Amino acid sequence: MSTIPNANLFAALRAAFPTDLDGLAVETAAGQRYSWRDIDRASAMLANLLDSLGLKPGARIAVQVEKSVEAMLLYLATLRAGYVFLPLNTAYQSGEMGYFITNAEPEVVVCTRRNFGWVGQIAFASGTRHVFTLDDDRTGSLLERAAAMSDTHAVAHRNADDLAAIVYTSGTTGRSKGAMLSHGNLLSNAQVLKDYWHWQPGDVLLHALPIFHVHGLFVAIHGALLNGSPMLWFDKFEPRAVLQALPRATVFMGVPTLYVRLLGEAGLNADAVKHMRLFISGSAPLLIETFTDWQRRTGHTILERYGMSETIMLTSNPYDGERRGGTVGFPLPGVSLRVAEGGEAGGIEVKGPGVFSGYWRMPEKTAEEFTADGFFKTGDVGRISGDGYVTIVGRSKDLIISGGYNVYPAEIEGVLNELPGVAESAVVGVPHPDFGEVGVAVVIARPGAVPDPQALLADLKSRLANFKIPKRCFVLEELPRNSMGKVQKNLLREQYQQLFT
Ligand code: MLC
Ligand code: AMP
Repeated sequence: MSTIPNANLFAALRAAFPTDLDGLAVETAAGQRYSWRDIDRASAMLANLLDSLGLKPGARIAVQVEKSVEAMLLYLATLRAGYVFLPLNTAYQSGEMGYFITNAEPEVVVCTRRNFGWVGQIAFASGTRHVFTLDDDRTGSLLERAAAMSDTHAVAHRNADDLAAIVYTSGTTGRSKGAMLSHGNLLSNAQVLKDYWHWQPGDVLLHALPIFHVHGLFVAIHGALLNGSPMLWFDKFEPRAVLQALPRATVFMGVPTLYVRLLGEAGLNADAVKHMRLFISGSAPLLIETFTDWQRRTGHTILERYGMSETIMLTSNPYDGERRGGTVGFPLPGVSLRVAEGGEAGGIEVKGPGVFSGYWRMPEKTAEEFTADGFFKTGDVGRISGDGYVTIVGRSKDLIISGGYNVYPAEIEGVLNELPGVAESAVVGVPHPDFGEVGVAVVIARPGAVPDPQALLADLKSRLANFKIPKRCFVLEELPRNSMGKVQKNLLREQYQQLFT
C-alpha cells in the first residue's frame, strides 16, 4: 500500500458521497432513479471491465455516445480505474472521428449501436483493440460485459499530474488539438468552485447540458458530486420540461442559448424559480439583454463565469457581491490572469492549477501557446476594470461560438474549398438571436462553375458536425482583401451583421 495520498479525482468525488448511500443521486427526466450506491456499484463494474481488458497505463477510452447516466458512469469508471477519458460530440462525422481516433490512438472506443459499423471500422483500422456499444436506453455490449463484473473496485492510485482526460478543441489552423487535463487540474478547479459558488446541503443540480464538453462533463457533474448533491438529469435540453423541474432544483448551469430559450417560455416567472439558489452561465458571451430580461422575469441575477477546455474555469462573478452583467467577474482563487498588451484591452493570459499541461503529441503547438514565463495565451481579448472585474471584449483567435459550441472558420473553409466548383471561401460569425452567433459562408466560384449554395451546405453537412454548418451561404464575385491580400473578414461581418436580427 502506498503511503502517498491518492490524488485520483474519483477518490475525492467518492469521499463526498453522502453517508446514506440509499439516497437519491440522479433522477432522469423519464423517472429512472439512481442511488449513491447504484453510482458506486455501477462505476465499479465498469472500472472492473476496463481493468479486465489488460490496457496499458495511460490508455485512452474514447467515447462517442448519446447523453445518459450510463455515459456519465463510464466517465467515472474511467477515472476510477485510472485511464484517460476522451469525450467526443455525437455530432462528429466520420472525417472528424477518423482524425480523433488516429491522433489519440485509444485502446477502447465506445459508440452507439447505430454508429458501430463506421466507428468500429475506423477504430479497428487504427489499432483500437476494443470497441463497445452503449445506447441511451441502457443497452449495448458495454453494459452486457460489465454485468458480469464485481461491483466493488479499489480506486486506482494516481498522482495529481497524471492524465485524467483529453478534450479536443478545434484549432485556428483547422487541426484539432487534444488538451491534456490531469486529475489535479480537474479536482483543484472543482474544489475552488465548490466554495466560490457556495455549494451547500440541500442543493440539487438540474443537469441539461451535453456531457462531451467541459461545461456539462466537468463543471456541472463535479460540482454536484463533490457536494454529494443529487442531479435531475435531462438527456436533451427541453425548455418546457426544464421549467417544470426547476421547483425541485436549486442550481442550474447553462450556455446563454439555454437562457434565451427558457425566456421564450411564458411560464418563466419568479414563482417558477422560487426554490432556485443559483443560475450560472458560461461557454459563450451572455448578452446584457438576456441578463437583464432574466432579472426582470425571475428576480434572479445570473452568475456569469468564464473558462476554456485548456484551463477549466478561470473567472467568475461573485456569489455574494455584485454580479455585473457583461462581465465574467474576478479571477478565481489560485488563478493569475493578466492582459498582455496592458492598456485598455489585450490578450488574456492565465496561469493556475486548472491550466492543462499541453496538447496531446503537439509539443511545438503547446510551446507556441505559452509565454516564456509560463502563462497560457487564451486567445480571448479582455480588459480588467479598476475594481477587478474582467470583461471579454473579443477574440484574437478566428473562432465562432454558436450555442456554446466552438466552430473554427479555418476548418469549414478547408472543407468548402475542396468542394466542386469552389475556388475559395471565407466563413464569418454574425449575431443570431438563438445561438448568439452563427457562421455565414461566402464562396467564390471557379471559372465557369456555378455552385449552388444549398448544395454546398448539404455537402458540408455530410462531412462535418451539424452545428459547424454555416446557416447561410452566398456566392460572390470576389472576397474583400486588404493591400497585403488578406481577406477582410471584418467587412464580411459588417455586410451580414443584420442577416438574422
Ligand atoms: C444545434 N444546432 C446548432 C447548435 N446546436 N447550430 C448552431 N449552433 C449550435 N450550438 C442545429 C443543428 O445543427 C440542427 O440543424 C438543429 O440546430 C437542431 O439540432 P438539435 O441537436 O436538435 O439542437 P438542439 O437540441 O436545439 O441544441 C441546441 C443546444 C445545443 C443549444 C441545446 O447546441 C447545446 O446543448 N449547446 C450547449 C453546448 C455546450 O455544452 N457547450 C459547452 C462547451 S465547454 P439542422 O439543420 O441539422 O436541423 C466550453 C468551456 C466553458 O465552452 O467555458 O464552458
Ligand atoms: P472551449 O474551447 O469550448 O472550451 O471554449 C472556450 C472559449 O469559450 C473561451 O476561450 C471563450 O472564448 C469562450 N467563453 C467561455 N466562457 C465565456 C464567457 N462567459 N463569455 C465569453 N466567452 C466565453
